Amino acid sequence: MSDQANENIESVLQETRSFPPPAEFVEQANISSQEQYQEMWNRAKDDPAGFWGDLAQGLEWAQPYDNVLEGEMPETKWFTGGKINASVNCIDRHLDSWRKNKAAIVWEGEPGDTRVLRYQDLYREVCKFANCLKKLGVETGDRVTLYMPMVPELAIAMLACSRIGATHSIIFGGFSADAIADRNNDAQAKLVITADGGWRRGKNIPLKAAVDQSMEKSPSVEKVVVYRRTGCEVDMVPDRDYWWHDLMEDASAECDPVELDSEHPLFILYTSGSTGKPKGVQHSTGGYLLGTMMTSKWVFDLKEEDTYWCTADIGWITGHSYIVYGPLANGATTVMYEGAPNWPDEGRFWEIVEKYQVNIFYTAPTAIRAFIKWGDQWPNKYDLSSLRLLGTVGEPINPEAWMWYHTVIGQERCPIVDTWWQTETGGIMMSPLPGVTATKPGSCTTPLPGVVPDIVTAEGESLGDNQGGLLVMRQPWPHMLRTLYGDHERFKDVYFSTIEGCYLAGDSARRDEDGYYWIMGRIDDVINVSGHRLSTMEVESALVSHPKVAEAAVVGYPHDLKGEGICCFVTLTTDDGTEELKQELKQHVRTQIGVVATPDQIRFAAALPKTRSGKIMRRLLRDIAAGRESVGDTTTLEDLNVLANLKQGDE
Ligand code: 6R9
Repeated sequence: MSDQANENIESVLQETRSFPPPAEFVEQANISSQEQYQEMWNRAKDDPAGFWGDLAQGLEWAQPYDNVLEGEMPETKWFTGGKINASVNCIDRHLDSWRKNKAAIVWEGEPGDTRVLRYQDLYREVCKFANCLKKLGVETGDRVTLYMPMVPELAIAMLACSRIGATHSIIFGGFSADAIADRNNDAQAKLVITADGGWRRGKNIPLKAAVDQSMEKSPSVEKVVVYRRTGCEVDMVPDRDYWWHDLMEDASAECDPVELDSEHPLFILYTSGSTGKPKGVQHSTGGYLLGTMMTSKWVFDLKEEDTYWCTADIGWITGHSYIVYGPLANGATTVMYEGAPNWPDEGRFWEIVEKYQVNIFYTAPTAIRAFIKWGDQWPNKYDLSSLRLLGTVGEPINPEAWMWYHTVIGQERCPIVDTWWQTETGGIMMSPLPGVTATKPGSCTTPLPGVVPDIVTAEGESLGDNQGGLLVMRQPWPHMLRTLYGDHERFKDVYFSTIEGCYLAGDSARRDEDGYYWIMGRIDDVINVSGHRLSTMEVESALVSHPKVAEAAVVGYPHDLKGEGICCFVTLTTDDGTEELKQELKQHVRTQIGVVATPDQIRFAAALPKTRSGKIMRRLLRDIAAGRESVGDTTTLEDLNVLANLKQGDE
């Protein structure tokens, strides 16, 4: 276990506070008693096919399935023989009720422009754009890359892809041209959908320019569609680039949905693993939709009249599952905001909550820590009384931040759901049920129905209370990943080869005496920067691609706002260890990967500490980066002088 993980345990081990759900909340909750939860959980464990089969009746199938579940992990298939379409389940089926005029997406642009798309509007736009995609030659089974700002057209493009059975691959706008090219190539994407730019803190982020750069290295891509958002100048390449509005002008608003196998890949989403190469996590259609629909309903206690806001970017899994697919499958109203939380000022989120009378609010601990820093005067300026439920996701929440969220935002009235899950799990796995579970600050509490976690040793033995170990899942669930795109061997190897018969999450955790889970940190070389997963190896390969870098080792260290910061130890091929070079290397990493990977610290070193077998001793580097006295064993260190020198060189 990493030292970072050990430190996390220490900070939460003293945590004994417990908050039962408020009586008024319980009274109206979708799931409102411990017995009800236990009964669901037991049934899902003992009879997964019966449990999920009953719930799957809540989806619209073009053709009924033969079997709920076939095979064992990792080769599980859900709802085999069934035909389904995601856009139909998110849109069409809401049109023959009063929901046709219900707001599907309430959107707020960073400059303050707003749009509301009712379910009917969404239907029309999605059908029209699906027809545009077909016209551009996109067929069922093709991959389409989306590199878009947070505008409704991003959701429209996703649903249009799903309508015709094209698999979307969304790349977060903070990734660079090189990262786009890598993902285009890995997925062999045929088409890219982008925008001229997007707004961030009043500035134009030039998205089309990045796509243009990536095109030199993306031979599979034939065409590019450009949505006009900021009006910035862009180069349009004839017969390759098309304006969204031109295409839509004469597109028909009727498009028959393609009936797809339940296992048809709805999307690929790239995420960091322990090596430098991002993994193309592939999700299914039927199982994924069912999972995101049910978990939205259970965890967010979704009701017909709720206004629900998840502040994530759709470029991450949280936005896929809990801005688009989960809420829309439930016929909910989902709020989407384009920009930064501190633009034009630090009250923007709370202004939006007041303006739309948001009832359910879902954000990340890193954002909560920033709000704390900005001061209570910002939320206190606004009426937050519409809020009834709060959620967090992406990283462990420190009890201090939890308490602030509870008192200042929730005004001690709102349950907090700390939701643990991953890109790979597709949907929330462990979380309080807001009408049932007494919460403890810092714990994601207990597994949802259908989720059978365990904590085991590296040999696969189950551990007892309060013993830290590997978090695994013992049973398959409908919304789990199906493969890593184009690399089924890596899929089996990464998730299923360590512990026989189990899915390995890659996190360490402990379970307390009440059966509550506490996530301690990653077990691999993945760091969590502001809730974004980054591989240290990815940053290392970016660094060594610079001609002046000989060797690099990258580690995470505790960071007040970001959760973890990025610290890079670098040895050089020259003796040019200047401040300028530090800036140049930071910029270099940004160009290679994107702004999300910008190093917080660059430290030049004469040598890196290595074991006698030549492995970089990251544990030591983590201690140095965190400013800790190293307590670990250094007996295998090749040269103790290296360590002494590194410490002297501390910033
Ligand atoms: C949804 C998402 C997954 C990793 C995961 C874990 C960390 C997420 C957490 C949490 C503690 C929570 N993580 N939620 N740790 N408490 N509530 O974030 O997906 O980007 O794939 O990251 O994030 O380490 O393994 P993804």
